[in-house]
Amino acid sequence: MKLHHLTNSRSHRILWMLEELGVPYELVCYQRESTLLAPEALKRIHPLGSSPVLEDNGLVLAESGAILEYLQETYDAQNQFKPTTPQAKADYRFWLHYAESSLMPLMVMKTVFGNLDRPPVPEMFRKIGAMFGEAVQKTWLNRRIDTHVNFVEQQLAAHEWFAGDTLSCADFQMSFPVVAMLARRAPEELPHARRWLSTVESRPAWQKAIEVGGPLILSAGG
Ligand SMILES: N[C@@H](CCC(=O)N[C@@H](CS)C(=O)NCC(=O)O)C(=O)O
Repeated sequence: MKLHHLTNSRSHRILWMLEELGVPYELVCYQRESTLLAPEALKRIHPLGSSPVLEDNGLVLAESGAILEYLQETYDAQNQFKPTTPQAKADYRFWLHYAESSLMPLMVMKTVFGNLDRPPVPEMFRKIGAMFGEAVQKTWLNRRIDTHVNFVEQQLAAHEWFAGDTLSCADFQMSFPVVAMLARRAPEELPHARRWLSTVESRPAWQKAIEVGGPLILSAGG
């Protein structure tokens, strides 16, 4: 099994799960270009050229949620990372989809609109870019992100893990946006999300993922 891993990216989710599963894998690391895009080399593995990409048994898989579900179905024989009760199963499915379909697009927008004042935006557009970016954030984007951040915090106030009482693929999937949303907030804000992340960071598998794949340093969470 081979994980194509862009440093400081969603691929950390997969690394963390691989380490939790304890299955052997080969890691191929890529660095972002100055545009923050992945290098062209990744397009030779999968046409979308984004990370993560997992190669296993002749399959080439993209989309972190789909990869997590594949790993769970293929290598988690005891269903350690998939809950079984109806409510927890519903939550599991919800958070697996929600992370990339509702939450991450807002965070990507935050990154884009917050970076219009710097390269690779051409110098002559940076001043107007900064004003435009700030207007979008203030009038619309920050409020949308706040709603989602509070929603995540409420879930973690009511449950130890995203899908109930046990660690699951829902947590692997949500780890990337939670790290991002905590990065820009004061320590006393979001106590439940912080408690969740501290527990996550104390797990040997998380620490090993950081050791082999590099740190996760994000700041798009508003
Ligand atoms: N929805 C996809 C998003 C993949 C994605 O956009 N990955 C980012 C890294 S966090 C990336 O590769 N960006 C660089 C690029 O697309 O060129 C997933 O969850 O796997």
